[in-house]
Amino acid sequence: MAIEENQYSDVFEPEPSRKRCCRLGTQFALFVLLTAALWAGLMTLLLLWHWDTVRNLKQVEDTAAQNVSLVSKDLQKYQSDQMAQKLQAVHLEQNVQALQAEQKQMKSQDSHLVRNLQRMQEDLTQAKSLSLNERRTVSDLLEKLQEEVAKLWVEIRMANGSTCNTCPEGWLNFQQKCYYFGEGTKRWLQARFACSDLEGRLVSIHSQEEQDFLNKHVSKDAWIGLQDLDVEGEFIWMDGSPVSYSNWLQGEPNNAGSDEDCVMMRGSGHWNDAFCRSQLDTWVCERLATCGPPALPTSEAPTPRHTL
Ligand code: MMA
Ligand code: CA
Repeated sequence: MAIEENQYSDVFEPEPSRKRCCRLGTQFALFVLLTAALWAGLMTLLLLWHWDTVRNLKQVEDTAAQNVSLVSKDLQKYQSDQMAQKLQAVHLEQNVQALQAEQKQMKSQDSHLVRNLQRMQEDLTQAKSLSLNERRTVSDLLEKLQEEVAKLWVEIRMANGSTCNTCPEGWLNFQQKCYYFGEGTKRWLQARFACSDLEGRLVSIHSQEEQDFLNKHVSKDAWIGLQDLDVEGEFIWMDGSPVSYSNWLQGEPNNAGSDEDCVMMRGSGHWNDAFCRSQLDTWVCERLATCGPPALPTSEAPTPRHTL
């Protein structure tokens, strides 16, 4: 180091006063230059930093502005969505109210319809029972008319000289009727069906003579065609006529147990009202006898009805 100092001092050392002056001036100039350069560098750095900061700030500002505009757009969208939702909610509420009103109206209509339906059902039931009654009345009337026609026909044939006493095999004749004395355990209704299967019906008794005839052929309890099933105490024969001749056992009809609507003939021939579901071994059917050829020739006439 001491050597180097000596070397320099050899090279740069002019005459003492001037040399010193110049060396100092140069040093000062260098110092100023250096300082200026430093300042310039510093300033440049500062400026660069400032620009960078400004640019960054601008970028941040731009980004913020973009974000703000995005957010404000989103906000606007959100607000308009909210508005639309509010409108929709109002609309929905109105719809719900309208539906509720409609439901209320429908409920009242429904109860009105139910009432109408009930009334109609009642009317229908009434009409049905009326038409059933009417049908029964008409069919009863028709049966009676057929009966009358058959009887009249027999009378005409007899008036023309015919004899009306022909009966199918197994049937017994008395006056203008045929009688079948059925055997086999039956309730009253079963006996009625058995007679109808034989194209006859349970016997209707209208005179003492007829009763006397029956007495000759009956020796035990037998079902006959008399009943008060429709109206208690109102006995009707199967041919539709009420009781004109009667042959009740003493104390009968007594409707024992309040359940005796079908009539049987005791072995004695006397009548007793009995429980319809009682099983009897005998039952008596009747049908009109058919007429033989007339004594005198007559004009053609319809074939007589065998069935009553
Ligand atoms: C039975 C039954 C009735 C009848 C009485 C007479 C107990 O009931 O046949 O129909 O009236 O007898 O005593
Ligand atoms: Ca009785």
